[in-house]
Amino acid sequence: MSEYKRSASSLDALNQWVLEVAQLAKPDRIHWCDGSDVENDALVAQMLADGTLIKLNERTHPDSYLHRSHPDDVARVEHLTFVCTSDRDDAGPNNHWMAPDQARQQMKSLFDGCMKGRTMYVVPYCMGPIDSPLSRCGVEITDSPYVVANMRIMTRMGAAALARIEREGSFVKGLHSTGELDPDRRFIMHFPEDLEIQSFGSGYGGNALLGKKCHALRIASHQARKEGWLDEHMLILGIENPKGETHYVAAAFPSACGKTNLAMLIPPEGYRKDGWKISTIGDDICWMRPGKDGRLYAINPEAGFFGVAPGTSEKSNPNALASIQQNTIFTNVAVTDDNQPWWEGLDKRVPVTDWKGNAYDASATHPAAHPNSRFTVSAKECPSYSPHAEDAQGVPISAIVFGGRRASLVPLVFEARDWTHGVLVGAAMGSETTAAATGAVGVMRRDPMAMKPFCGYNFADYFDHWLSFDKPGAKLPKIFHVNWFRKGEGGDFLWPGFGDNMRVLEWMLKRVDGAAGAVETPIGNLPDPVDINLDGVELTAEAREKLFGYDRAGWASEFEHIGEYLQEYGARMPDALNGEQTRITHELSIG
Ligand code: TSX
Ligand code: MN
Repeated sequence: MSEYKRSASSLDALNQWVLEVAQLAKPDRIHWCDGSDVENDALVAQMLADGTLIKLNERTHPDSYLHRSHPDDVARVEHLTFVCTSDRDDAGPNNHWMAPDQARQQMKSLFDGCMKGRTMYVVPYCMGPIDSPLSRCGVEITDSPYVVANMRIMTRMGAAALARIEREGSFVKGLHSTGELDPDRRFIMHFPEDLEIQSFGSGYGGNALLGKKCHALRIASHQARKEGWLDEHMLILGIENPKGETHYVAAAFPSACGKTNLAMLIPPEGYRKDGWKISTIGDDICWMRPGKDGRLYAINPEAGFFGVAPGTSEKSNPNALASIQQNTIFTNVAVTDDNQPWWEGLDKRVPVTDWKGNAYDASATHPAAHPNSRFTVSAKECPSYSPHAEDAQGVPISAIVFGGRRASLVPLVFEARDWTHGVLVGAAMGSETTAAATGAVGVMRRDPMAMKPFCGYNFADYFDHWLSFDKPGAKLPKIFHVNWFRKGEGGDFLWPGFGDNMRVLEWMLKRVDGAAGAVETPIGNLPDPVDINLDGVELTAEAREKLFGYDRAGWASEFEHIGEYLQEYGARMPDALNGEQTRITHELSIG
Protein backbone atom coordinates (compact mmCIF):
# COMPACT_ATOMS: atom_id res chain seq x y z
CA MET A 1 0.00 0.00 0.00
CA SER A 2 1.29 3.47 -0.82
CA GLU A 3 2.20 5.96 1.89
CA TYR A 4 -0.49 8.26 0.50
CA LYS A 5 -3.24 5.69 0.85
CA ARG A 6 -2.32 4.84 4.44
CA SER A 7 -2.30 8.46 5.55
CA ALA A 8 -5.54 9.15 3.78
CA SER A 9 -7.25 6.28 5.59
CA SER A 10 -6.12 7.35 9.08
CA LEU A 11 -7.35 10.89 8.54
CA ASP A 12 -10.57 9.47 7.11
CA ALA A 13 -11.12 7.58 10.36
CA LEU A 14 -10.58 10.80 12.33
CA ASN A 15 -12.84 12.87 10.05
CA GLN A 16 -15.51 10.20 10.20
CA TRP A 17 -15.45 10.14 14.02
CA VAL A 18 -15.53 13.97 14.27
CA LEU A 19 -18.55 13.97 11.97
CA GLU A 20 -20.35 11.32 14.04
CA VAL A 21 -19.69 13.22 17.27
CA ALA A 22 -20.88 16.49 15.69
CA GLN A 23 -24.11 14.84 14.54
CA LEU A 24 -24.73 13.62 18.10
CA ALA A 25 -23.57 16.64 20.15
CA LYS A 26 -24.88 19.25 17.64
CA PRO A 27 -22.35 22.07 18.24
CA ASP A 28 -22.80 25.43 16.50
CA ARG A 29 -19.20 25.37 15.25
CA ILE A 30 -16.28 22.96 14.89
CA HIS A 31 -12.73 24.22 15.45
CA TRP A 32 -9.68 22.08 14.63
CA CYS A 33 -6.89 23.14 16.99
CA ASP A 34 -3.46 23.77 15.46
CA GLY A 35 -1.76 24.68 18.75
CA SER A 36 -0.50 28.05 17.45
CA ASP A 37 0.04 31.18 19.53
CA VAL A 38 -2.56 33.02 17.44
CA GLU A 39 -5.14 30.37 18.24
CA ASN A 40 -4.30 30.43 21.95
CA ASP A 41 -4.44 34.24 22.10
CA ALA A 42 -7.92 34.20 20.55
CA LEU A 43 -9.12 31.53 23.00
CA VAL A 44 -7.73 33.45 25.97
CA ALA A 45 -9.36 36.69 24.77
CA GLN A 46 -12.69 34.91 24.46
CA MET A 47 -12.36 33.36 27.95
CA LEU A 48 -11.42 36.74 29.46
CA ALA A 49 -14.50 38.26 27.81
CA ASP A 50 -16.91 35.64 29.16
CA GLY A 51 -15.33 35.37 32.63
CA THR A 52 -13.92 31.83 32.25
CA LEU A 53 -10.49 33.37 32.91
CA ILE A 54 -9.50 36.32 35.07
CA LYS A 55 -6.27 38.14 34.30
CA LEU A 56 -3.78 38.17 37.17
CA ASN A 57 -1.23 40.88 38.03
CA GLU A 58 0.70 41.40 34.78
CA ARG A 59 3.71 42.91 36.54
CA THR A 60 4.25 40.07 39.07
CA HIS A 61 2.72 37.21 37.01
CA PRO A 62 2.88 38.04 33.28
CA ASP A 63 0.52 36.13 30.96
CA SER A 64 -1.10 34.29 33.87
CA TYR A 65 -4.77 33.66 34.52
CA LEU A 66 -7.17 32.45 37.19
CA HIS A 67 -9.99 30.04 36.46
CA ARG A 68 -12.69 29.38 39.05
CA SER A 69 -14.39 26.03 38.51
CA HIS A 70 -17.95 25.24 39.52
CA PRO A 71 -17.76 24.76 43.34
CA ASP A 72 -19.07 21.17 43.01
CA ASP A 73 -16.48 20.32 40.36
CA VAL A 74 -13.11 20.49 42.08
CA ALA A 75 -11.60 16.99 41.97
CA ARG A 76 -11.50 13.64 40.19
CA VAL A 77 -14.62 11.53 40.76
CA GLU A 78 -13.42 7.97 41.38
CA HIS A 79 -16.91 6.65 42.17
CA LEU A 80 -18.07 7.83 38.72
CA THR A 81 -15.00 6.57 36.83
CA PHE A 82 -15.52 3.29 34.98
CA VAL A 83 -13.45 0.81 33.04
CA CYS A 84 -15.68 -0.80 30.42
CA THR A 85 -14.10 -4.10 29.33
CA SER A 86 -16.20 -6.88 27.82
CA ASP A 87 -15.14 -9.21 30.65
CA ARG A 88 -15.70 -7.76 34.12
CA ASP A 89 -12.70 -9.65 35.57
CA ASP A 90 -10.37 -7.82 33.18
CA ALA A 91 -11.18 -4.56 35.00
CA GLY A 92 -10.61 -6.27 38.35
CA PRO A 93 -11.68 -5.41 41.89
CA ASN A 94 -9.55 -2.26 41.66
CA ASN A 95 -11.91 -0.59 39.13
CA HIS A 96 -15.56 0.28 38.80
CA TRP A 97 -16.87 -1.65 35.82
CA MET A 98 -19.75 -1.20 33.42
CA ALA A 99 -20.63 -3.31 30.37
CA PRO A 100 -19.43 -1.43 27.25
CA ASP A 101 -22.87 -1.49 25.54
CA GLN A 102 -24.62 -0.10 28.59
CA ALA A 103 -21.96 2.57 29.10
CA ARG A 104 -22.11 3.64 25.44
CA GLN A 105 -25.90 3.86 25.52
CA GLN A 106 -25.86 5.91 28.70
CA MET A 107 -23.20 8.28 27.38
CA LYS A 108 -24.97 8.65 24.03
CA SER A 109 -28.05 10.08 25.70
CA LEU A 110 -25.91 12.47 27.76
CA PHE A 111 -23.97 13.71 24.72
CA ASP A 112 -27.12 14.09 22.59
CA GLY A 113 -27.34 17.81 21.78
CA CYS A 114 -25.02 18.74 24.66
CA MET A 115 -22.93 21.14 22.52
CA LYS A 116 -25.86 23.19 21.15
CA GLY A 117 -24.82 26.83 21.12
CA ARG A 118 -21.20 25.88 21.82
CA THR A 119 -18.03 25.37 19.80
CA MET A 120 -16.69 21.84 19.47
CA TYR A 121 -12.88 21.81 19.60
CA VAL A 122 -10.92 18.98 17.98
CA VAL A 123 -7.61 18.68 19.85
CA PRO A 124 -4.95 16.39 18.33
CA TYR A 125 -2.18 15.72 20.84
CA CYS A 126 0.89 13.61 21.38
CA MET A 127 1.82 12.15 24.79
CA GLY A 128 5.61 12.23 24.88
CA PRO A 129 8.23 13.90 22.66
CA ILE A 130 6.79 14.26 19.17
CA ASP A 131 9.64 12.22 17.61
CA SER A 132 9.84 9.47 20.25
CA PRO A 133 8.91 5.86 19.41
CA LEU A 134 7.66 5.58 23.01
CA SER A 135 5.09 8.38 22.52
CA ARG A 136 1.41 7.78 21.76
CA CYS A 137 -1.17 10.09 20.19
CA GLY A 138 -4.76 10.95 20.86
CA VAL A 139 -7.49 13.33 19.81
CA GLU A 140 -9.74 14.98 22.38
CA ILE A 141 -13.03 16.46 21.28
CA THR A 142 -14.24 18.97 23.89
CA ASP A 143 -16.61 21.91 24.25
CA SER A 144 -14.40 23.55 26.88
CA PRO A 145 -11.90 26.24 25.80
CA TYR A 146 -10.35 25.93 29.29
CA VAL A 147 -9.60 22.28 28.50
CA VAL A 148 -8.02 23.30 25.16
CA ALA A 149 -5.79 25.88 26.88
CA ASN A 150 -4.70 23.33 29.50
CA MET A 151 -4.12 20.55 26.94
CA ARG A 152 -1.89 22.96 25.02
CA ILE A 153 0.34 23.21 28.09
CA MET A 154 0.15 19.57 29.25
CA THR A 155 0.64 17.84 25.87
CA ARG A 156 2.27 18.41 22.47
CA MET A 157 -0.94 19.69 20.92
CA GLY A 158 -1.82 20.70 17.38
CA ALA A 159 -0.40 20.42 13.88
CA ALA A 160 2.64 18.24 14.66
CA ALA A 161 0.49 15.73 16.58
CA LEU A 162 -2.02 15.62 13.71
CA ALA A 163 0.82 14.90 11.28
CA ARG A 164 2.01 12.00 13.46
CA ILE A 165 -1.53 10.61 13.69
CA GLU A 166 -1.73 10.81 9.91
CA ARG A 167 1.51 8.81 9.69
CA GLU A 168 0.67 6.21 12.35
CA GLY A 169 -3.02 5.72 11.77
CA SER A 170 -3.88 4.86 15.36
CA PHE A 171 -4.92 7.26 18.13
CA VAL A 172 -6.93 7.33 21.34
CA LYS A 173 -10.37 8.86 20.88
CA GLY A 174 -11.39 11.10 23.78
CA LEU A 175 -14.80 12.73 23.89
CA HIS A 176 -15.50 15.34 26.55
CA SER A 177 -18.28 17.75 27.38
CA THR A 178 -18.67 19.83 30.53
CA GLY A 179 -22.43 19.30 30.10
CA GLU A 180 -24.48 21.01 32.81
CA LEU A 181 -21.92 20.19 35.56
CA ASP A 182 -24.63 18.26 37.42
CA PRO A 183 -22.79 15.96 39.89
CA ASP A 184 -25.52 13.34 39.29
CA ARG A 185 -24.97 13.36 35.53
CA ARG A 186 -21.19 12.99 35.55
CA PHE A 187 -19.30 9.96 34.20
CA ILE A 188 -15.75 9.17 33.15
CA MET A 189 -15.86 6.06 30.93
CA HIS A 190 -12.90 4.14 29.54
CA PHE A 191 -13.17 1.65 26.67
CA PRO A 192 -9.64 0.22 26.54
CA GLU A 193 -10.49 -2.42 23.92
CA ASP A 194 -11.44 0.41 21.51
CA LEU A 195 -8.87 2.97 22.76
CA GLU A 196 -11.74 5.29 23.68
CA ILE A 197 -12.59 7.66 26.54
CA GLN A 198 -15.91 9.43 27.15
CA SER A 199 -16.14 12.05 29.87
CA PHE A 200 -19.27 14.05 30.68
CA GLY A 201 -20.30 16.60 33.29
CA SER A 202 -16.98 17.80 34.71
CA GLY A 203 -14.55 20.50 33.63
CA TYR A 204 -11.96 19.57 36.27
CA GLY A 205 -8.42 18.57 35.27
CA GLY A 206 -8.22 14.84 35.89
CA ASN A 207 -11.75 14.30 34.53
CA ALA A 208 -11.49 16.63 31.54
CA LEU A 209 -7.86 16.84 30.35
CA LEU A 210 -8.19 13.41 28.82
CA GLY A 211 -4.55 13.11 27.75
CA LYS A 212 -3.44 12.90 31.38
CA LYS A 213 -4.99 10.37 33.78
CA CYS A 214 -7.52 8.86 31.33
CA HIS A 215 -5.18 8.32 28.38
CA ALA A 216 -1.58 8.41 29.69
CA LEU A 217 -2.45 6.21 32.68
CA ARG A 218 -5.65 4.16 32.34
CA ILE A 219 -5.81 3.51 28.58
CA ALA A 220 -2.02 3.40 28.19
CA SER A 221 -1.83 0.74 30.93
CA HIS A 222 -3.55 -1.64 28.48
CA GLN A 223 -1.28 -0.65 25.59
CA ALA A 224 1.77 -1.08 27.84
CA ARG A 225 0.74 -4.58 28.89
CA LYS A 226 0.05 -5.63 25.32
CA GLU A 227 3.23 -4.06 23.91
CA GLY A 228 5.61 -5.00 26.74
CA TRP A 229 6.29 -1.71 28.51
CA LEU A 230 5.47 -0.11 31.87
CA ASP A 231 2.97 2.71 32.27
CA GLU A 232 3.48 4.19 35.72
CA HIS A 233 2.32 6.95 38.08
CA MET A 234 5.90 8.06 38.66
CA LEU A 235 8.06 11.15 38.68
CA ILE A 236 11.42 10.96 36.89
CA LEU A 237 14.50 12.86 38.03
CA GLY A 238 18.17 12.97 37.08
CA ILE A 239 20.99 13.00 39.63
CA GLU A 240 24.36 14.26 38.42
CA ASN A 241 27.32 13.47 40.67
CA PRO A 242 30.52 15.52 40.98
CA LYS A 243 32.15 13.29 38.32
CA GLY A 244 29.51 14.47 35.84
CA GLU A 245 27.73 11.09 35.65
CA THR A 246 23.93 11.19 35.65
CA HIS A 247 21.65 8.47 37.04
CA TYR A 248 17.90 8.61 36.51
CA VAL A 249 15.37 7.57 39.14
CA ALA A 250 11.62 6.95 38.79
CA ALA A 251 9.45 7.18 41.89
CA ALA A 252 5.82 6.40 42.74
CA PHE A 253 4.04 7.93 45.74
CA PRO A 254 0.36 8.16 46.67
CA SER A 255 -1.12 11.67 46.84
CA ALA A 256 0.09 14.13 49.51
CA CYS A 257 3.63 12.69 49.68
CA GLY A 258 5.30 15.53 47.73
CA LYS A 259 6.00 13.92 44.34
CA THR A 260 6.37 17.27 42.58
CA ASN A 261 8.66 18.48 45.38
CA LEU A 262 10.94 15.44 44.99
CA ALA A 263 10.98 15.79 41.19
CA MET A 264 12.28 19.37 41.57
CA LEU A 265 14.49 18.84 44.64
CA ILE A 266 17.34 21.26 45.33
CA PRO A 267 20.26 19.49 47.07
CA PRO A 268 21.58 20.82 50.41
CA GLU A 269 24.30 23.47 50.09
CA GLY A 270 27.17 21.05 50.82
CA TYR A 271 26.06 18.81 47.94
CA ARG A 272 25.71 21.76 45.57
CA LYS A 273 29.23 22.93 46.47
CA ASP A 274 30.54 19.45 45.73
CA GLY A 275 28.94 19.53 42.29
CA TRP A 276 25.75 17.48 42.71
CA LYS A 277 22.82 18.53 40.51
CA ILE A 278 19.19 17.41 40.27
CA SER A 279 17.25 17.71 37.01
CA THR A 280 13.55 17.16 36.45
CA ILE A 281 12.18 14.94 33.68
CA GLY A 282 8.60 14.66 34.93
CA ASP A 283 6.49 14.89 38.09
CA ASP A 284 3.57 12.53 37.51
CA ILE A 285 3.69 9.92 34.74
CA CYS A 286 6.44 7.66 33.42
CA TRP A 287 6.43 5.36 30.39
CA MET A 288 9.36 2.99 30.28
CA ARG A 289 10.47 0.08 28.13
CA PRO A 290 13.50 -2.17 27.82
CA GLY A 291 16.15 -0.90 25.43
CA LYS A 292 18.53 -3.02 23.34
CA ASP A 293 20.98 -3.09 26.25
CA GLY A 294 18.32 -4.56 28.58
CA ARG A 295 17.94 -1.40 30.67
CA LEU A 296 14.59 0.36 31.12
CA TYR A 297 14.35 3.67 29.20
CA ALA A 298 11.77 6.23 30.34
CA ILE A 299 9.96 9.22 28.92
CA ASN A 300 7.59 11.68 30.56
CA PRO A 301 4.48 11.61 28.35
CA GLU A 302 3.46 15.04 29.60
CA ALA A 303 4.72 18.47 28.54
CA GLY A 304 3.71 20.38 31.67
CA PHE A 305 2.85 20.25 35.35
CA PHE A 306 -0.70 20.22 36.70
CA GLY A 307 0.39 20.68 40.30
CA VAL A 308 -1.37 21.15 43.61
CA ALA A 309 -0.86 24.79 44.67
CA PRO A 310 -1.36 24.66 48.49
CA GLY A 311 1.92 23.95 50.24
CA THR A 312 4.03 25.14 47.29
CA SER A 313 6.46 27.70 48.68
CA GLU A 314 10.00 29.02 48.59
CA LYS A 315 10.81 26.46 51.27
CA SER A 316 9.03 23.35 49.94
CA ASN A 317 9.72 23.81 46.22
CA PRO A 318 11.60 26.88 44.92
CA ASN A 319 11.77 25.41 41.38
CA ALA A 320 7.99 25.02 41.18
CA LEU A 321 7.50 28.53 42.53
CA ALA A 322 9.90 29.95 39.93
CA SER A 323 8.06 27.99 37.21
CA ILE A 324 4.70 29.61 37.99
CA GLN A 325 5.70 33.27 37.97
CA GLN A 326 4.58 33.58 34.32
CA ASN A 327 2.60 31.80 31.58
CA THR A 328 0.53 29.90 34.14
CA ILE A 329 -3.14 29.00 34.46
CA PHE A 330 -4.23 28.87 38.11
CA THR A 331 -7.44 27.04 39.05
CA ASN A 332 -9.33 27.70 42.31
CA VAL A 333 -6.61 29.65 44.12
CA ALA A 334 -7.24 32.80 46.21
CA VAL A 335 -6.25 36.32 45.17
CA THR A 336 -4.41 39.09 47.06
CA ASP A 337 -5.35 42.78 47.14
CA ASP A 338 -2.95 43.44 44.25
CA ASN A 339 -4.39 40.57 42.17
CA GLN A 340 -1.69 37.97 42.73
CA PRO A 341 -2.51 34.27 43.07
CA TRP A 342 -2.30 32.97 46.66
CA TRP A 343 -2.74 29.70 48.54
CA GLU A 344 -2.23 28.27 52.01
CA GLY A 345 1.44 27.67 52.75
CA LEU A 346 2.71 30.23 50.19
CA ASP A 347 3.56 33.06 52.60
CA LYS A 348 2.18 35.18 55.45
CA ARG A 349 0.03 37.53 53.35
CA VAL A 350 -3.75 37.35 53.75
CA PRO A 351 -5.69 37.24 50.46
CA VAL A 352 -8.79 39.38 49.88
CA THR A 353 -10.74 36.93 47.70
CA ASP A 354 -11.22 33.18 48.24
CA TRP A 355 -11.35 30.51 45.54
CA LYS A 356 -15.09 30.98 45.03
CA GLY A 357 -14.61 34.71 44.43
CA ASN A 358 -16.00 35.74 47.83
CA ALA A 359 -14.42 38.38 50.09
CA TYR A 360 -11.87 36.91 52.48
CA ASP A 361 -10.06 38.17 55.58
CA ALA A 362 -7.99 36.91 58.51
CA SER A 363 -11.13 36.08 60.54
CA ALA A 364 -12.25 33.40 58.02
CA THR A 365 -12.34 29.79 59.26
CA HIS A 366 -12.09 28.08 55.84
CA PRO A 367 -9.02 27.92 53.59
CA ALA A 368 -8.84 30.73 51.02
CA ALA A 369 -7.58 28.50 48.20
CA HIS A 370 -9.29 25.17 47.52
CA PRO A 371 -7.12 22.35 48.97
CA ASN A 372 -7.05 20.83 45.46
CA SER A 373 -6.36 24.14 43.68
CA ARG A 374 -3.85 23.83 40.84
CA PHE A 375 -1.33 25.46 38.56
CA THR A 376 -0.92 24.43 34.93
CA VAL A 377 2.45 25.35 33.48
CA SER A 378 4.79 24.20 30.74
CA ALA A 379 7.72 22.07 31.95
CA LYS A 380 9.95 24.44 29.99
CA GLU A 381 9.31 27.10 32.66
CA CYS A 382 10.97 24.92 35.32
CA PRO A 383 14.59 25.94 36.10
CA SER A 384 15.52 22.28 36.78
CA TYR A 385 13.87 20.89 33.61
CA SER A 386 16.33 18.38 32.17
CA PRO A 387 17.88 18.95 28.73
CA HIS A 388 17.32 15.20 28.27
CA ALA A 389 13.58 15.34 28.97
CA GLU A 390 12.87 15.53 25.24
CA ASP A 391 15.28 12.74 24.24
CA ALA A 392 13.42 10.49 21.82
CA GLN A 393 14.95 7.28 23.22
CA GLY A 394 14.17 8.25 26.83
CA VAL A 395 16.55 8.16 29.80
CA PRO A 396 17.93 4.94 31.36
CA ILE A 397 16.47 4.25 34.81
CA SER A 398 18.92 3.16 37.55
CA ALA A 399 16.48 2.94 40.45
CA ILE A 400 12.75 2.70 41.05
CA VAL A 401 11.47 4.15 44.32
CA PHE A 402 8.18 3.37 46.03
CA GLY A 403 7.02 5.32 49.05
CA GLY A 404 4.22 6.25 51.35
CA ARG A 405 3.27 8.40 54.30
CA ARG A 406 3.74 6.18 57.35
CA ALA A 407 3.93 7.67 60.88
CA SER A 408 5.12 4.39 62.39
CA LEU A 409 6.93 1.13 61.56
CA VAL A 410 8.33 1.89 58.09
CA PRO A 411 11.99 3.03 58.10
CA LEU A 412 13.43 5.92 56.08
CA VAL A 413 14.69 3.66 53.30
CA PHE A 414 15.22 0.03 52.40
CA GLU A 415 16.21 -1.83 49.26
CA ALA A 416 14.39 -4.81 47.76
CA ARG A 417 16.52 -7.96 47.46
CA ASP A 418 15.56 -8.58 43.84
CA TRP A 419 12.92 -7.71 41.24
CA THR A 420 10.21 -10.06 42.56
CA HIS A 421 10.67 -8.72 46.08
CA GLY A 422 10.56 -5.19 44.66
CA VAL A 423 7.26 -5.89 42.92
CA LEU A 424 5.88 -7.08 46.26
CA VAL A 425 7.15 -3.89 47.93
CA GLY A 426 5.26 -1.90 45.28
CA ALA A 427 2.12 -4.03 45.56
CA ALA A 428 2.10 -3.65 49.36
CA MET A 429 2.49 0.15 49.28
CA GLY A 430 0.26 2.15 51.52
CA SER A 431 -0.14 5.65 52.85
CA GLU A 432 -1.93 7.33 55.73
CA THR A 433 -4.57 9.80 54.61
CA THR A 434 -4.24 13.54 55.17
CA ALA A 435 -7.14 15.92 55.77
CA ALA A 436 -6.76 17.34 52.26
CA ALA A 437 -7.62 14.01 50.64
CA THR A 438 -10.57 12.66 52.63
CA GLY A 439 -11.28 14.47 55.89
CA ALA A 440 -10.30 11.30 57.78
CA VAL A 441 -6.73 11.72 58.99
CA GLY A 442 -4.21 8.93 59.53
CA VAL A 443 -6.18 6.05 58.01
CA MET A 444 -4.02 3.48 56.15
CA ARG A 445 -4.93 3.10 52.46
CA ARG A 446 -3.24 0.47 50.32
CA ASP A 447 -2.29 1.96 46.96
CA PRO A 448 -0.15 -0.48 44.94
CA MET A 449 2.51 1.37 42.94
CA ALA A 450 0.33 4.51 43.58
CA MET A 451 -1.80 3.13 40.71
CA LYS A 452 -5.02 2.32 42.62
CA PRO A 453 -7.10 4.99 40.82
CA PHE A 454 -5.18 4.70 37.53
CA CYS A 455 -4.51 1.09 36.54
CA GLY A 456 -7.06 0.37 33.82
CA TYR A 457 -7.03 -3.39 34.35
CA ASN A 458 -7.01 -6.10 37.02
CA PHE A 459 -4.24 -5.49 39.56
CA ALA A 460 -3.43 -9.22 39.65
CA ASP A 461 -2.62 -9.06 35.91
CA TYR A 462 -0.72 -5.81 36.47
CA PHE A 463 1.54 -7.44 39.09
CA ASP A 464 2.09 -10.33 36.70
CA HIS A 465 3.05 -7.85 33.98
CA TRP A 466 5.60 -6.26 36.32
CA LEU A 467 7.08 -9.68 37.16
CA SER A 468 7.43 -10.49 33.44
CA PHE A 469 10.23 -7.92 33.02
CA ASP A 470 12.62 -10.16 34.99
CA LYS A 471 13.94 -12.26 32.13
CA PRO A 472 17.31 -13.23 30.65
CA GLY A 473 19.23 -10.22 29.34
CA ALA A 474 17.23 -7.72 31.41
CA LYS A 475 19.30 -5.14 33.33
CA LEU A 476 16.58 -3.97 35.65
CA PRO A 477 16.81 -1.03 38.04
CA LYS A 478 17.16 -1.65 41.77
CA ILE A 479 13.93 -1.12 43.70
CA PHE A 480 13.75 0.90 46.95
CA HIS A 481 11.09 1.96 49.44
CA VAL A 482 11.21 5.30 51.29
CA ASN A 483 9.20 6.99 54.03
CA TRP A 484 9.83 10.71 54.61
CA PHE A 485 7.03 10.87 57.19
CA ARG A 486 8.12 8.74 60.15
CA LYS A 487 7.10 10.34 63.46
CA GLY A 488 8.49 10.09 66.99
CA GLU A 489 6.56 9.34 70.18
CA GLY A 490 6.03 13.09 70.56
CA GLY A 491 4.29 13.28 67.18
CA ASP A 492 7.07 15.22 65.44
CA PHE A 493 8.57 14.31 62.05
CA LEU A 494 11.93 12.56 62.59
CA TRP A 495 13.41 13.21 59.15
CA PRO A 496 13.92 16.77 57.82
CA GLY A 497 12.79 15.74 54.33
CA PHE A 498 12.75 18.05 51.28
CA GLY A 499 16.31 18.86 50.07
CA ASP A 500 17.78 16.52 52.68
CA ASN A 501 16.18 13.59 50.84
CA MET A 502 19.22 14.00 48.59
CA ARG A 503 21.13 12.04 51.25
CA VAL A 504 18.83 9.07 50.73
CA LEU A 505 19.11 9.34 46.94
CA GLU A 506 22.91 9.33 47.26
CA TRP A 507 22.76 6.09 49.31
CA MET A 508 20.59 4.49 46.63
CA LEU A 509 23.14 5.38 43.95
CA LYS A 510 25.94 3.96 46.11
CA ARG A 511 23.96 0.71 46.22
CA VAL A 512 23.44 0.85 42.44
CA ASP A 513 27.20 1.32 41.98
CA GLY A 514 28.02 -1.39 44.54
CA ALA A 515 29.77 1.22 46.70
CA ALA A 516 27.91 0.68 49.99
CA GLY A 517 27.01 -2.34 52.07
CA ALA A 518 23.64 -2.98 53.71
CA VAL A 519 22.04 -4.77 56.63
CA GLU A 520 20.05 -7.75 55.36
CA THR A 521 16.67 -8.27 57.05
CA PRO A 522 13.49 -10.15 56.03
CA ILE A 523 11.91 -6.86 54.82
CA GLY A 524 14.92 -6.00 52.65
CA ASN A 525 18.32 -4.34 52.85
CA LEU A 526 18.60 -1.49 55.34
CA PRO A 527 21.35 1.12 55.23
CA ASP A 528 24.12 1.10 57.76
CA PRO A 529 23.68 4.73 58.97
CA VAL A 530 27.43 5.31 58.48
CA ASP A 531 26.84 4.94 54.73
CA ILE A 532 24.37 7.84 54.67
CA ASN A 533 25.87 11.34 54.67
CA LEU A 534 24.27 13.05 57.68
CA ASP A 535 26.65 16.05 57.83
CA GLY A 536 24.65 18.99 59.13
CA VAL A 537 21.62 16.86 60.09
CA GLU A 538 20.91 16.51 63.79
CA LEU A 539 19.10 13.30 64.66
CA THR A 540 18.09 12.27 68.19
CA ALA A 541 18.76 8.73 69.37
CA GLU A 542 15.04 8.00 68.90
CA ALA A 543 15.19 9.33 65.34
CA ARG A 544 18.21 7.17 64.47
CA GLU A 545 16.60 4.07 65.89
CA LYS A 546 13.26 4.62 64.16
CA LEU A 547 14.61 5.83 60.80
CA PHE A 548 17.21 3.09 60.38
CA GLY A 549 15.92 0.29 62.61
CA TYR A 550 13.68 -2.67 62.02
CA ASP A 551 10.83 -3.83 64.32
CA ARG A 552 10.30 -7.56 63.73
CA ALA A 553 7.01 -7.90 65.62
CA GLY A 554 5.58 -4.80 63.94
CA TRP A 555 6.55 -6.10 60.49
CA ALA A 556 5.09 -9.54 61.24
CA SER A 557 1.75 -7.84 61.84
CA GLU A 558 2.19 -5.64 58.73
CA PHE A 559 2.78 -8.73 56.59
CA GLU A 560 -0.40 -10.37 57.90
CA HIS A 561 -2.27 -7.30 56.65
CA ILE A 562 -0.43 -7.29 53.31
CA GLY A 563 -1.38 -10.94 52.83
CA GLU A 564 -5.05 -10.18 53.55
CA TYR A 565 -4.97 -7.23 51.17
CA LEU A 566 -3.41 -9.15 48.27
CA GLN A 567 -5.99 -11.94 48.68
CA GLU A 568 -8.63 -9.40 47.55
CA TYR A 569 -7.22 -9.87 44.03
CA GLY A 570 -8.04 -13.56 44.23
CA ALA A 571 -7.11 -16.45 41.99
CA ARG A 572 -5.49 -14.31 39.27
CA MET A 573 -2.71 -13.28 41.67
CA PRO A 574 0.67 -14.51 40.38
CA ASP A 575 2.08 -17.42 42.40
CA ALA A 576 5.50 -15.77 42.54
CA LEU A 577 4.09 -12.78 44.40
CA ASN A 578 2.01 -14.86 46.82
CA GLY A 579 5.09 -17.03 47.35
CA GLU A 580 7.27 -14.04 48.17
CA GLN A 581 4.70 -12.75 50.65
CA THR A 582 4.40 -16.16 52.34
CA ARG A 583 8.16 -16.62 52.51
CA ILE A 584 8.75 -13.24 54.18
CA THR A 585 5.85 -13.77 56.58
CA HIS A 586 7.44 -17.07 57.60
CA GLU A 587 10.89 -15.54 58.03
CA LEU A 588 9.39 -12.84 60.24
CA SER A 589 7.61 -15.45 62.38
CA ILE A 590 10.75 -17.45 63.11
CA GLY A 591 12.79 -14.29 63.88
O1 TSX B 1 7.14 17.09 49.78
C1 TSX B 1 7.54 16.73 50.88
N1 TSX B 1 8.71 16.01 50.97
C2 TSX B 1 9.43 15.58 49.74
C3 TSX B 1 10.31 16.64 49.29
C4 TSX B 1 11.27 16.50 48.38
N2 TSX B 1 6.82 17.08 52.01
C5 TSX B 1 5.55 17.80 51.90
C6 TSX B 1 4.42 16.79 51.80
C7 TSX B 1 3.11 17.39 51.44
C8 TSX B 1 2.89 17.41 49.97
C9 TSX B 1 7.28 16.70 53.23
N3 TSX B 1 6.77 16.89 54.45
C10 TSX B 1 8.47 15.99 53.36
C11 TSX B 1 9.22 15.64 52.20
O2 TSX B 1 10.28 15.04 52.29
N4 TSX B 1 8.67 15.74 54.69
C12 TSX B 1 7.62 16.30 55.32
C13 TSX B 1 7.41 16.28 56.79
C14 TSX B 1 8.12 17.46 57.40
C15 TSX B 1 7.48 18.68 57.50
C16 TSX B 1 8.17 19.75 58.07
C17 TSX B 1 9.46 19.59 58.58
C18 TSX B 1 10.07 18.36 58.46
C19 TSX B 1 9.40 17.29 57.87
N5 TSX B 1 10.20 20.59 59.22
C20 TSX B 1 9.90 21.89 59.37
O3 TSX B 1 8.86 22.33 58.97
C21 TSX B 1 10.89 22.76 60.06
MN1 MN C 1 -0.79 12.04 39.94
